[in-house]
Amino acid sequence: MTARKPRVLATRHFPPDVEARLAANFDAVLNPDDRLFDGPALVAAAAGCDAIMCAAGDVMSAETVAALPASVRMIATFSVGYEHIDVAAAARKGIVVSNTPDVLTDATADIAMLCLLGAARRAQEGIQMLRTHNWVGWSPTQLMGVHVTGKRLGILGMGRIGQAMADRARAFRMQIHYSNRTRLAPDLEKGAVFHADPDDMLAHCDFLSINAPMTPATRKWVNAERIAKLPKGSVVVNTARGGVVDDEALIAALKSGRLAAAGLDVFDGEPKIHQGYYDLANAFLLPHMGSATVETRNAMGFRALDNLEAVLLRKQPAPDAVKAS
Ligand code: 8YV
Repeated sequence: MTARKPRVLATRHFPPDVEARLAANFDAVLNPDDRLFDGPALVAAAAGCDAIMCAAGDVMSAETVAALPASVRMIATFSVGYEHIDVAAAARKGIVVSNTPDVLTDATADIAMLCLLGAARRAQEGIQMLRTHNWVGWSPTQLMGVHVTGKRLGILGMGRIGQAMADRARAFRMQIHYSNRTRLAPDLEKGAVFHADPDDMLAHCDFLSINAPMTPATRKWVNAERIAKLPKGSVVVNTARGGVVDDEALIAALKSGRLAAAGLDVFDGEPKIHQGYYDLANAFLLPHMGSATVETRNAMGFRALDNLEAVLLRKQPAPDAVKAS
C-alpha cells in the first residue's frame, strides 16, 4: 500500500512551475481562480489538510490559527515578511511556520531603486503627461526633479534587502547611512555610516528608504515628528510594509512640499490604499511589485516547497522556520 501524500492547501494561485511541484509531491488543494479567503473560509478550506501554503494577504490572526483543524502542522508563507501570521499562536498549536528569505532580495532591491529614481525624477508625472497627450514639447524647466547621484541615502533596516539596496545606491555614488538593530561587520557595512538610534539618522537623509520588517516597534515609524527631522525636500521610499508609514503624515508632507516626493510599493491596508495618495503628483506608486519577476516568484515558491517537503516528507526541521518576534 502506498502511503497517503500529505495534503497541502494553496491559498492562492501560485506560478505554474510551483503548482506543478506542489501537485507532484503532495495532495494539493489548489485555488485556480485565486479567490481570496477570509479567516473562516480559510479554516473551512483547510479541513483535512496537513499544511497551508499562503501568501502575505492571508491574515492568519491568533483567532484564525486557533480555529485551524488539528491536522494542520505547518504554514509555509510565500513571502519573506510574516507579520500576517500570528507565529506565537501557531507555536502554541505546534504549527511550524516558514518563510522565503534570500530569494527575493535582489528583485525587491531593484524595485526600491526604481521607487527612489521614479520619485526623484518625477517619472509618474512624465508618464502621465505623455500618455494623456499633454506633452507639448521639451522645455528648460519641465519636470525638474531631485538629483540622485552623490546624495545621502538613509536605510532603515539593513538586512538582506537593505544591503542590496545600498549596493545599488553605491553605483549612484550615494553616501550610505543606516540604522539596524545590530551594527554590521565592516565587510558588510562597506563604509556606510551606522546610527545606533534611527532618529539620529534622519537629519542625514536626502533619501530615506524603509527596508525594515513590520513589527510593533516599526508600526507608523515614519510619522510627522520624524518627517520633520528629515532635510526639507527629501524623498521617502518604502518597499517594506505600508504599516511602517503614517499615511496622514506622509501625505501632508508631500502636499506641503516638506518632502519633495515619495516612492511607494507597499501600503497600509493594501489594496485599499489611502485616497490621499491618488491626488499627489509627487507620489510614485506601484502595486506591491517588489518580488514580481518570474524567476523570483518561482524561487519563492520553490523555497516554500523546500520547507514543506522537509517537514512533511522527510520529517526534518523547516530550513526557514521563523519564530515570534
Ligand atoms: C511578496 C513581500 O510578493 O515576500 C514578501 O514579504 O512583500 C512580497 O514581495 C508577497 O508578500 C507575497 O506573499
